[in-house]
Amino acid sequence: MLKTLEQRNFPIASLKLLASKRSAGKKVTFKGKEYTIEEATPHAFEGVHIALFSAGGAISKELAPEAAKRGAIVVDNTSAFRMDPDTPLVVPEVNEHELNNHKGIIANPNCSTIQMVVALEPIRKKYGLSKVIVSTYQAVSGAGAKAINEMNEQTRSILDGETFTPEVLPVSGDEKHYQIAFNAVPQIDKFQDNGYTFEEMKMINETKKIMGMQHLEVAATCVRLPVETGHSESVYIEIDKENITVDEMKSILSEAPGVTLQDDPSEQLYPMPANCVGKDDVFVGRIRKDLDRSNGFHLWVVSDNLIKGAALNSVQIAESLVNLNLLK
Ligand code: 11C
Repeated sequence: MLKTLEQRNFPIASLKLLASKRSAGKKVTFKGKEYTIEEATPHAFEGVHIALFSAGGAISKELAPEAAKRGAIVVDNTSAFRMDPDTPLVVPEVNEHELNNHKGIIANPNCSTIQMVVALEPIRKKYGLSKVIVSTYQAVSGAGAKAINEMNEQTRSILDGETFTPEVLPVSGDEKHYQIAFNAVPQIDKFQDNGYTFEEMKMINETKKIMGMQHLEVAATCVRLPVETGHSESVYIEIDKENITVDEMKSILSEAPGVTLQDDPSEQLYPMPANCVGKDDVFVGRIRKDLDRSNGFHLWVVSDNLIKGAALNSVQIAESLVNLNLLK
């Protein structure tokens, strides 16, 4: 987030860096100036205009209301408030206007949801949308630094012929752990009573909320791959119009905000996570018409889950708050 604030030259008059007691006292450099991390306590939010939260759901539940009570507008990067009806869930390219309804807390969606809705919104606007079926190919960085280390260590162990015990993935808090190196694991986050994982339910529920379409049919299958950064998604959609061509679909996406179209089969051009790391946009390619349904299309959507999927979207929300003059 700090890197993104710096790169985008966000208008900061003063900056406070808050973390746990354990990190308090550590130094961090921002725009060439050294800052000392302070402990995040309710009182620390006095006088703060915008508070960017990314310290886990439990901390957000405890401290975001305290920050909001003291006049800060919280942009929360956890799932704590996403489905709360009083909390706008915002992707600026899709529903920036929802910021006008904030009550002190704004939720930043899940990374895999963000990149999908950025690609779907321009299509919905032009042609309507009735159904979405998504299968994800998600990077281990979505599960944090320990998961990246686990993938790297396992890869080394396997190549060196050594044994290892998986300890982190698919979910650090779950009973069983499985190998991620040279594997594909169809579980991201915990299973819910309906047989879907929490990640899948996030994609389903958040998509409907962000797009303001409770009636939209959405199904998701979320899979973890041994890719460090960059989530990929195979997305099948049904639109409200028949007989739209692939060229018309490409033309819409080529002009869409936050989207880069990378689609030329004759040149073997399509998005891949290795090429999107460090980039801001959502990359879309492999656009095909369904062979059976004249209103069906298939897309391949790739983005850096740590940038547009997290830090950038939060900072864009903060930018929108400034531009819409919503700061007190
Ligand atoms: C993953 N999408 O890849 C998750 C990480 O709700 O913000 C993001 C979790 C969240 O594991």
